[in-house]
Amino acid sequence: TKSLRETLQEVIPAKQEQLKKLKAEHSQAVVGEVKVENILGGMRGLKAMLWEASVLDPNEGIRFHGLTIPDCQKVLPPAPGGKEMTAESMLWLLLTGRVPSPAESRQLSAELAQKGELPAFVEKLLDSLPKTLHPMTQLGMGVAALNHDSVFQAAYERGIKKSEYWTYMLEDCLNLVAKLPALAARIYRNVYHPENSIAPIDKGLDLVGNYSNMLGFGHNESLTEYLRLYIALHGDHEGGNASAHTAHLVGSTLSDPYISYSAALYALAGPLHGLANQEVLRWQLAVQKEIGDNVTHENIREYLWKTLKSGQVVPGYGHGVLRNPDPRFIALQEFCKTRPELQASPTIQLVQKTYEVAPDVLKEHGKTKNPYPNVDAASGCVLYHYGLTEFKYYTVIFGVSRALGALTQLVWARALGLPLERPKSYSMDALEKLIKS
Ligand code: CMX
Repeated sequence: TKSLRETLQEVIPAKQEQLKKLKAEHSQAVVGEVKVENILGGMRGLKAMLWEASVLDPNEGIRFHGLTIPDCQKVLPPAPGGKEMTAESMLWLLLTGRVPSPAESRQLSAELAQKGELPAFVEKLLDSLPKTLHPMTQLGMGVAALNHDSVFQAAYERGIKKSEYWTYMLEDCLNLVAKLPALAARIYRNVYHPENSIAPIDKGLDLVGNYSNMLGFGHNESLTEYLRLYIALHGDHEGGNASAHTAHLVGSTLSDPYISYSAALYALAGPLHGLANQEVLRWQLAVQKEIGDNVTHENIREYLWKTLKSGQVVPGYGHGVLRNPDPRFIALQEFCKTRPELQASPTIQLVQKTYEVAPDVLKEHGKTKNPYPNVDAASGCVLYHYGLTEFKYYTVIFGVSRALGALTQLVWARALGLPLERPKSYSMDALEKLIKS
């Protein structure tokens, strides 16, 4: 059994060599063009970023180092006694490109559990925040405050060689991943259940097992397994999405992983990105409130049109890159099929029924390039069914997960010596001049 560090040490030289070769042999190769529509359209479709751990195909969805979601479900080790891949297994794959053995995955679980406790001042900071402050705002604050103990920042101040950056980055990234469950669970407890105490970290459990315990749902094996799947699946979605891209941009200034990821969380907190899962639940509950549990396809069609005609987007549908149903959505739907109690839930049935109607409505509406569901269309309903009903909290769970991919890239960016990110911008006047010249 090798440690994560040893494995990374093994794989980094080959990647460094690959980058060197790309630079030396293909620096001037053309892989696309920049159109005015890219500049005006949020850089959609522009091939302009290096991102190692995953690549998103518009039609088939995400692959993590070449592995599809079903591949990952087959090969990534679950927690002892469980079936779903763990966050640690996904993190290991993202970081190293290799599938960990069950022993390697467990060893990483033990390391994360060891590092999982929060410094007292961060607990105090979180406890002092008003309950009415959005949980995502709180999460970003807590993550940023952890940079108090950044080993990268301390080493940089001391003066270290560029070739050593990644080792300190890795240390910080593992520390942050380890502490996210305690941070996120404390926010949940403070905002929603101040009467409850928080379970201590169990050194024998995996990261999400502990997270579920600390949230107060450890007794619910189904929910814990769902959270494992959810957190592994949301881990990475290539580099251009707003949260991942933000972490990368901020990290490129050599900010430490804590403040880089804190910035990313605030990108995730927007309704067009991670907040959509909260919006989906809000939308569904509004439908159920108006119509009751026996919602028909016709009811949903009417409600979808009402949303669209009022100038709002249908949350959970559409995507910046995907042009088919999101395989993460499919995987979560499949999870529901394995459990009769989930199939009987009106909220989960509503997700399925909406899926049967919404693509046609969105096609007829004719605006979105992708009328199919993204992962947010399904992710909240299972949490809701199992009693995690505070949907303002859902994006926090997404935030615990997205750290896996965003932090992986920070390690790789430093291992590869990637430069400060600094694209060129134009004013409209300057752009017009450029077009004429
Ligand atoms: N409902 C209604 N209209 C939609 C729509 C939806 N679900 N998705 C896109 N559109 C509209 C856009 O608002 C845009 O309209 P305008 O031309 O008036 O501005 C038009 O269709 C074209 O948009 P697009 O090119 O298809 O989509 P974008 O790449 O611009 O945006 C996304 C992608 C996800 C922001 C958009 O589909 C959306 O707002 N979806 C709903 C929110 C959501 O589910 N977000 C979660 C995405 C996944 C994630 O990041 O977590």
